[in-house]
Amino acid sequence: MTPFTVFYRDAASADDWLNDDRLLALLQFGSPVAPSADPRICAVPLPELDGATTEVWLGARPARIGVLDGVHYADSGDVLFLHLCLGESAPGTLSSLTIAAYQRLLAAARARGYPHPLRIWNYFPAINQRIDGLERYRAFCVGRQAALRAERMELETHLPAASAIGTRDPGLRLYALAAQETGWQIENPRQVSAFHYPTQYGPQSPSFSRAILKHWGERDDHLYISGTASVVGHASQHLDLMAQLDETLLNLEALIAQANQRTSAPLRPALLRVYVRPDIDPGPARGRIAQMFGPDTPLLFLRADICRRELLIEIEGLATSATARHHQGPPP
Ligand code: 3EB
Repeated sequence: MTPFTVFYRDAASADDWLNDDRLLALLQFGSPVAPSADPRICAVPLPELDGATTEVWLGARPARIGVLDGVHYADSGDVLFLHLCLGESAPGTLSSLTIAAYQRLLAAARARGYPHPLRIWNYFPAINQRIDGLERYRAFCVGRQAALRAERMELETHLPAASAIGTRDPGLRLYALAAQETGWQIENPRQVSAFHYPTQYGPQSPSFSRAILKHWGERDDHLYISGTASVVGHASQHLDLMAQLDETLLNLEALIAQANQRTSAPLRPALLRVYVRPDIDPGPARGRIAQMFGPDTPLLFLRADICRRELLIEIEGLATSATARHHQGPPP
């Protein structure tokens, strides 16, 4: 059985979801964020392009919730959702702060009985700013790789899917989905694996997989899709938004096709999150995505900085198998 579903709802319904004991996480968007004492409330400090949306993660059973060493968590017996936010003491310490954040996140996940992170989101400010000659995104990658090495994570075969996104709000924020057993790492045949990027993109390659495929039951598959952009091979492609979007959509299509080789039913996006640079008019992007994946595909547009200066748009999401959708679609 599918252990949880994820869907977008109007932010006005947040209180109703907080009364549901199966709630694993309620993602709130917008900047600046208000801190919350409820461990299930996870702030993503990025403005929405339009509307006021909340993202609901609903488990199949009542959740156990709490805070462990500053890590907020909720688990259903099948999956664990967790998040933490660490303040930065100085802009040049991002790499060591990243190590500390990963250690705490992964230690909390292990302590709760979920040693395998499937998907990790990383948010921090000034992602493209250079400090002492090193871009902060690259400093983050140095810290992340050191932390995963220290955890003895298999760096080429069991990397979690990820996104690394620039905010305007202070603090390094991580949130993650973890499981008791590993998923399958999926790479994109159109792209060099990020963990094999040459050193022109930074002293340590980015430690993430393009996607993780998780078989939750005989026929219930989830594909956790990393942030996907207009990168072919290892190089960024195109200068204008719509050309980057088309390349990104080809990457998503190729990635899903790759994952479909391991599923019993074809995967389709259940929801997509689209990051667009603040100064860029999203123009006809929504229509183009709908054309590719169908007009009913739920989309959320956020204003964000992307980890390579030249990239204007990045898309991530969850794809599910037809059977998973049929047996347990999101509640109305
Ligand atoms: C890329 O393909 C675009 O460092 O965690 C996408 C998803 C990107 C995740 C990360 C970076 C990350 O390289 C950038």
